[in-house]
Amino acid sequence: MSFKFQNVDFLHLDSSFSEDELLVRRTARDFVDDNLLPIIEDCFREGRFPRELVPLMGELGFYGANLQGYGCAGMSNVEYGLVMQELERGDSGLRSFVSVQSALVMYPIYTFGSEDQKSTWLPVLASGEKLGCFGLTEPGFGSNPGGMTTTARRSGDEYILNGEKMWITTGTIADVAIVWAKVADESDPSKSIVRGFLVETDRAGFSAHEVHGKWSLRASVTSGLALQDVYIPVSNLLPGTSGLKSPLMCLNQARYGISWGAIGAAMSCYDTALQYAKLRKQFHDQPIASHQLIQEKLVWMVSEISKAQLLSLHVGRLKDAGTAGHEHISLAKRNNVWMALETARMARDILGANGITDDYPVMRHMMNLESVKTYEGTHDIHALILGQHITGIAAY
Ligand code: TGC
Ligand code: FAD
Repeated sequence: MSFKFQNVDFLHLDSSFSEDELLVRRTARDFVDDNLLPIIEDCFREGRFPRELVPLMGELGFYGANLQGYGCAGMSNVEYGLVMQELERGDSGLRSFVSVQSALVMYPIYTFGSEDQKSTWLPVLASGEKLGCFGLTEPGFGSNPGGMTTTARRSGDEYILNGEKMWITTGTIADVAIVWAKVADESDPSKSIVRGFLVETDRAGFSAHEVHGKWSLRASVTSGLALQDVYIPVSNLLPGTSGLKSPLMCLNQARYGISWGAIGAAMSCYDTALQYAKLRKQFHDQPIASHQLIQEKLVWMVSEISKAQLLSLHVGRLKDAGTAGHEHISLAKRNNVWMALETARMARDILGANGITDDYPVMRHMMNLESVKTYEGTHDIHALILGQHITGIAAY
């Protein structure tokens, strides 16, 4: 049994959204209710990415939604956040797919690409005709991507790429991979710099394999990539990339979206727990919602969701004003994902035995959020980023 979602707006924040923002949210909410929720439990059980939804999300303008031109919807950052919230209310896996396509593939092409790269790739990525992935993490370098061993060696008019990437969302079904690699400094080969490359996935020497056995994000494709003497023309270098700062700029975009997405997952869990607690009766034929301990949990959830909503909305407004720092985004990602995971755990508890089944979305959200806590900078890495910001001392 699942419940029809009731909006979670304890603080009447809907009054702070513009009509356009509410319209965008309505569109994304209806999309999720009509298209994702009816199939998501089966997808999760089968470990299947719902690829059939890709074109419709393109028509709705979800990919690269906050970019301007090239077939993108040109939404504000708050509107983009609301799309992420609604998608993750459905499932973190679908939000993750859209995050990667938008923030980690289209954003770097838009920000660091040549005009030719932008006009070739952005329209087909915006429509969903082509899919992209982002290869930063390696088997030996997760939290510390600066240690990467993937290299790009210049040879005449080409670069030759070698290396391995791991945990890459959408990898096996992508048409293009944004690959981050170290390029030797031509004047001093002992020095190298991280740069980004567009690698079409049908190039000789490129291969991708699916990661199996996940208990989390089962409706999302997660892959390993191998690059063995992959030749690409120099025109595939993203010319604006220069150092680790470039991929980290992409992560800011994705982390911002995740801060909203986590609210969506938490809203789904809280709403389910609230409706369940009002129906489920134990002791003296009373609903469990009448017990103080249950009420305390529900109050914790709605308090934390409300604070998270304020946080993401504020960071979104800063981002729209061009004044959001990466530390603000770290704060929002870290807080909101933690909040969502705690909310999912409490909601699971309130549902009792029913909470462990896929009759309800709660345990699926909980398992997904374990990945969301780890990717895009772990909870603890964001603590260290914030610690460095406030003390001036890096503790990595
Ligand atoms: P560090 O020396 O501190 O920084 C290198 C340069 O980058 C600058 N910088 C940033 N710039 C923009 N945005 C940020 N967030 C930035 N953070 C740092 C920094 O000022 C410096 O600039 P410059 O001009 O001096 O060169 O670099 P470090 O090697 O010490 O590492 C810092 C650390 C730990 C914060 C960073 O490496 C990190 O964030 N690690 C976490 C890795 C991570 O998040 N990986 C995500 C992979 S993608 C993914 O997970 C997709 S999941 C699917 C989905 O999104 O749904
Ligand atoms: P590690 O870095 O090995 O960390 C393990 C533990 O050690 C963590 O608890 C961490 O907080 C802690 N730790 C590490 N360093 C320190 C320190 N200095 N001080 C204190 N504690 C520390 N990457 C991509 O590039 N593209 C993708 O599309 C992508 N998609 C992903 C999808 C999924 C489902 C998952 C799970 C991951 C994905 N990732 C992707 C990779 C993700 O970004 C990494 O998993 C993440 O950055 C953490 O790296 P790690 O798993 O190697 O953990």
